[in-house]
Amino acid sequence: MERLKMFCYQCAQTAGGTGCTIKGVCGKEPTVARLQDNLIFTSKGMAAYLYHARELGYTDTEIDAFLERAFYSTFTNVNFDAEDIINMAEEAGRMNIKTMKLLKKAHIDTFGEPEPTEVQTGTVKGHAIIATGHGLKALHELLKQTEGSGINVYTHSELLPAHGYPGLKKYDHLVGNLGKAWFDQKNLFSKYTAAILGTSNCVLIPKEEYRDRMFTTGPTGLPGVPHIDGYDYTPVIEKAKSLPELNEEPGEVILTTGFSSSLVISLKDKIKKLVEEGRIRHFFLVGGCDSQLKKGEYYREFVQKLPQDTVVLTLACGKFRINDLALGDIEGIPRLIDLGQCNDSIVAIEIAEALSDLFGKSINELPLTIVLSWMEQKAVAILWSLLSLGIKGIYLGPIIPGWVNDEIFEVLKERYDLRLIGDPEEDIKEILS
Ligand code: FSO
Repeated sequence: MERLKMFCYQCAQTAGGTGCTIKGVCGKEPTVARLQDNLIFTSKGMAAYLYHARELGYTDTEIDAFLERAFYSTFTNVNFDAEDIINMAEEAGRMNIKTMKLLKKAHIDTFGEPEPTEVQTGTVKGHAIIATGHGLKALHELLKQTEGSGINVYTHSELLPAHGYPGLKKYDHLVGNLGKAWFDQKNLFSKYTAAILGTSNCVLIPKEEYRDRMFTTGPTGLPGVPHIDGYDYTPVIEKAKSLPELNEEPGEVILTTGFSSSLVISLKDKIKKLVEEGRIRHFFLVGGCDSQLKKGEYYREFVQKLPQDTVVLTLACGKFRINDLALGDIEGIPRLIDLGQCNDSIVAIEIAEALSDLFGKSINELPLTIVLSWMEQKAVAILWSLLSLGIKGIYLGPIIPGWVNDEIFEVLKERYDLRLIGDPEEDIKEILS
């Protein structure tokens, strides 16, 4: 391990690649190595969405071929051209749009189009399984196998949007959502005597309190935790039955999820009227992949400080910063609209494109601002998808992505007008002015 730390994985020589500040030691500019890292992260995010689409029987050879080319291009000695690698990142963004569309189709063909659904956040009396991650296929198999068993199934984090799909919400024993974004799992899983199934990222190394009642499936794996290949969840079910029942404990809030692009777009005439009358001044997309950094509190404060004539779209685990806020509605249009998982960024893109058609303006000319939280590979893929559409003026936080150095940030600022989040009040003032 020590050796790996000392040697750059890009060039296997000293001090090159990620974090390198010594130009030319490995014959490669540090910025090029960082851009290659970005391409690797973006491709990993895309691979995750492709994995879930493939699970449901949906594949795309063009995306496969792109991933092959993207990974090959990150060799130490195959491409030294920074401009070319930035163009490839944009191409990765476009390919990620294609991937998110594929996954959206897979989800809707399999489970129906999501519909607005209220989700309980407390517990009901009985044995329990908590499913976490993004895997709707895994959750569906679990629901089928637990039907009539007396076991209640709860979602956690990015599985909250599952409640909006007709093919999943029809199961009466899918009773609610526990907890918030992925990083609360150590406390949450310790608190409830439930069996736990990790279906995708983000899983955390378990605490001893619950390691013996945790299971992984699909791409996930944890030390000392049984992994279930395929979709036979009998060991999870047996474990849940052996554990004490949860008590009846109503939650403090009811969450609403499941707004599809079709539903929002069906309201376009009403939205147009409200915008023209000045009843809706601005739309915000506030969401993304959350982290436990203190600076993440920005997103809640930002939404709390927005004026009443604004509408907030949200998605991914970043939504848990704000989805308990009672923002009310504007003439029946909810002021807080949960579009789903991070991959449902495609839903946000479709809505932005529909608004652009509706008002005869480009997306950049719309009263719409994206305030994205960044953490990990999927969010980077989504960021590049937005940049590849020519969307400018995105606010990004809570911190700058790890692969960005000053030189890259200057390019992102100049080419895409990318901004870092600052003070919520100041940012709102700047945007609305
Ligand atoms: Fe969040 Fe995790 Fe889904 Fe991300 S649960 S942080 S990289 O997976 O994409 O929103």
